[in-house]
Amino acid sequence: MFFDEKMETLDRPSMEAIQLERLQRTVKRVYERVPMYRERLDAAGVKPEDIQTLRDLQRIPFTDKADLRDHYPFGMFAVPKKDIVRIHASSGTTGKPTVVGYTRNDMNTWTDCVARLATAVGVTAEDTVQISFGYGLFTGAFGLHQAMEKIGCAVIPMSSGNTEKQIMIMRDFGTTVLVATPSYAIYLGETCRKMGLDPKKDLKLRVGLFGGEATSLKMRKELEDSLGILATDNYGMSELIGPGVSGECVYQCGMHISEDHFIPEIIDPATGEVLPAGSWGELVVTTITKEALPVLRYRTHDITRLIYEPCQCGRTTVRMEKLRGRSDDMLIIRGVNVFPGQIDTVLSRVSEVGPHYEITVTRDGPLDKMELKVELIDGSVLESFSQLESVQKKVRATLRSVLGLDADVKIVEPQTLQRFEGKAKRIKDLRHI
Ligand code: DLL
Repeated sequence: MFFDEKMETLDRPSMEAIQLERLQRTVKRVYERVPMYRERLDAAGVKPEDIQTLRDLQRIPFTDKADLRDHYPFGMFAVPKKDIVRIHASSGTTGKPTVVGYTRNDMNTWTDCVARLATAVGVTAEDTVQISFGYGLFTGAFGLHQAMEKIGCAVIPMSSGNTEKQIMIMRDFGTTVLVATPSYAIYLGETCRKMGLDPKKDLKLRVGLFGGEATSLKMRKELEDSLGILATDNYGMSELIGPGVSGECVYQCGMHISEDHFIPEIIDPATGEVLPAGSWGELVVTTITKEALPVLRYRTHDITRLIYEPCQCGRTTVRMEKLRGRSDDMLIIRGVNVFPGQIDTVLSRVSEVGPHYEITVTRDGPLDKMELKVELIDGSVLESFSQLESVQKKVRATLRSVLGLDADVKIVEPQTLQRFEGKAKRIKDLRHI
């Protein structure tokens, strides 16, 4: 199912023509309205009229989160404050948040971009949608809320937390679509079973739209098997729009990017060089329809690759692979680069353990030490030392083969690692404390 069939199935030359025209308009707009961009473009010797082809995008300098911080709160807005109808912010762990604004037209664009993703997985006006993202400055809840309302669904603005009540409402209201971070969805499923309910029988869920953090393959399997749903991964970022940049269709083979609104590039995070099609690297995105806060070549620090082959669903838009992690989340342990996404790969190869893990990195003299705690699926393994030892050896060996790194592996009982209501935090790096 399509929300905007024409744009979602456009041939490449037509899409590129639209992108170029919108890019030219955006560059002109920021050059005229945002002092930082005028200075940057002047310093790079680029005038708006120099953008003659999509390749010319590469002449434009990157924008980074620090630029938004330096112009806190509204210094990068390209419209007067009176044209802003919504403000969100992404929570910086330290310091000031990154502030983003929307005009009325931006709200419509945002709503339509998210509605595309929901429609792509079969959400219709018949659905009852429970939004279990936290409502507030985070873009997730409102982003999904608006789009689901536009589709005509019955929207329940539940927010996150209050987990038992969530289950009661899900059951009593007949929720068919769940919107949450995948970590929270897993926790909801576990709580449901603890309450003596069988999610597959007692709930009417059929689709889960997840995002805001990675859904590992193991998490996806657990969500689909335990809740009886189709679970899809959806990507976005406040600075780019919020949710709605890309999302999976029912074939779950990469997230379709709304290319009529966003131009993606993949760069080498170390050198900034644009990499050949299909390479893994850092995603850089230029927004080409936003009015309030257009961003040119925004460095997401998210590591992925672009897939240009056609998708079975009929969409012609480029897809981005499940994220491997963020370049700034990358841990360097004894000189080895470790992305959280690689831990998911390790766990997906060991059937006895679940998707939850916790990494603690410490320093022992000059040496980094990594401890990986993983949860058993079946607690009875703990009763047999030899079985436990074999699971532990398997995780350790897989870790060594995927990462080339040795770690102290601890196997723990089911349901003992921390659960999360929003985005999960699974890494504790205690080396610099
Ligand atoms: O997380 C927007 C969003 C909300 C997307 C709800 C999808 C659903 P921020 O809070 O600004 O925005 O965080 C953006 O979260 O750079 C990624 O590192 C991470 N992220 C978002 N979606 C995914 C995903 C929202 N599907 C940051 N897989 C991004 C992996 C994701 N990481």
